[in-house]
Amino acid sequence: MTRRFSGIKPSGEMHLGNYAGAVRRWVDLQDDSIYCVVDLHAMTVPYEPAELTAETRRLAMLLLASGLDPERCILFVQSHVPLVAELTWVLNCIATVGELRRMTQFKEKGRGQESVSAGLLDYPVLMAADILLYDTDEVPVGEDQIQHVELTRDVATRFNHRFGDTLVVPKATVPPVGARVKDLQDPTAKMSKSVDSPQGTILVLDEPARITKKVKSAVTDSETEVRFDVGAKPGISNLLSLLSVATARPVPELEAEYGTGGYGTFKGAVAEALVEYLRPVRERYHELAADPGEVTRCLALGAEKAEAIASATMDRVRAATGLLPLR
Ligand code: ATP
Ligand code: LTN
Repeated sequence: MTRRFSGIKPSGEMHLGNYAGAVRRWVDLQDDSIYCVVDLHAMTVPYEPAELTAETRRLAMLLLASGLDPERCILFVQSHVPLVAELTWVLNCIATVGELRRMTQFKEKGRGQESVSAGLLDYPVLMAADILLYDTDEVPVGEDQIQHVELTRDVATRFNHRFGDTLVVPKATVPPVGARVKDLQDPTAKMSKSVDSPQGTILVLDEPARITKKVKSAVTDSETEVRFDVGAKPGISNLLSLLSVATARPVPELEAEYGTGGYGTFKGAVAEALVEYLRPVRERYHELAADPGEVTRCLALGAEKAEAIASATMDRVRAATGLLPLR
């Protein structure tokens, strides 16, 4: 079996981009997979403790509501398996400051800041520890994270060279093209948690009326034809992609149906489809919210299963690196 591992940060609300671009694939490929709410990664930038607690729970509930099944996959919270911090330390002694400073995400998040935490620089090493601790073969990620997976491969290869074959060297898998959901108000930018565009971002928990309003006010162009052309018609193309994702119908078929019917009718169809696409997740989320004990139980089960894999890896790492056994 191929083992997959991926993580999502509990910072900001889960949006349609996260769901359509990442979480739906996680659900489809969940057997023998490990999915993690990476709370330790959320601490690398300034945050409120009470919000971190609430968002971690909320995101875990949303992942369960999206269809991750604790009987089929492992779903857990990163900090519940503290061995990841120990492996991070070991890998810190292998990764170099030079290669960490070269990471695009570090440069972007650090730009213009007077000072950044050492954690922000070390972010990719913690991510490498996530991946390597669980003997991961494949890491499903968005394009922005490929560089971090490449670093993980370099560090694992260097480790194996220095200490003998100990760590599984993973590879990144990226969703097919078209899996980038764009902001409805700025269809040249990706829909994002950290960009302030409330009208342009559809949240998974948005009520139907809100979704409809956001779709109806989506930026398009001054023509009238519904046609897929990202260069000339980025707004309409984004809506066509979304309708295609939500209805599982190919774009050319949708172009044929809505091509000349006007933007109003088309947007109405997109709104309706997105409401139905997200409805089961929202409904299941509210059921779970009424039973907080259930979520706690699922996460405890996940942490227990994750810990069993992690402790076997750490035993190998300790032996290989020469740390004195306790007994
Ligand atoms: P931020 O906007 O703060 O960078 P994010 O919304 O990208 O955060 P992450 O927690 O970094 O969220 O990513 C979770 C997953 O969602 C990743 O696999 C990422 O590639 C995917 N993802 C995020 N935004 C989009 C998008 N607009 N379209 C498709 N996939 C996306
Ligand atoms: N850095 C990733 C989240 C993340 C992750 C991981 C993804 C943390 N640890 C391990 C894959 C594997 C992000 O920002 N999306």
